[in-house]
Amino acid sequence: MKLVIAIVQDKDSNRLSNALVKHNFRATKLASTGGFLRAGNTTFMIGVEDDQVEDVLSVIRTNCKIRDQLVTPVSPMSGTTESYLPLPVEVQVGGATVFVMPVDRFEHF
Ligand code: 2BA
Repeated sequence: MKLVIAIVQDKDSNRLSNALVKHNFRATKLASTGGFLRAGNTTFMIGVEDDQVEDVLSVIRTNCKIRDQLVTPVSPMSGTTESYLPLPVEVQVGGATVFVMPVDRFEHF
């Protein structure tokens, strides 16, 4: 068995939930925050049999889009000669960041 952990953008989260239910995959959604953008995203935990991993990855791939997002870097301490006005930079986010992990044991009581 494997645990698939997928971090997706909030905008894709409902569509992915619906698609997982439609394809009969069980999932848990957690509200999460990206360490870089410090914006909300959604983490899915999906437990699947080994032979279902490619199918679930395909559902995730189909339902999560790559988007460009503008970020304003954190401004340095003011008052020094090196201070500057930070300009927004564009970063590409998603479609999804996915980890596939082995599960030693699964119990469902
Ligand atoms: P964030 O950490 O908010 O990152 C959002 C996007 O900012 C990233 O998109 C990437 O394009 C960019 N980015 C992140 N760190 C950067 C850095 N040090 N320098 C320049 N650009 C950087 P994604 O790669 O698609 O990641 C989307 C979200 O997935 C991340 O949100 C984070 O929540 C999660 N994630 C990505 N890689 C991870 C990892 N190795 N471990 C745990 N979570 C990860």
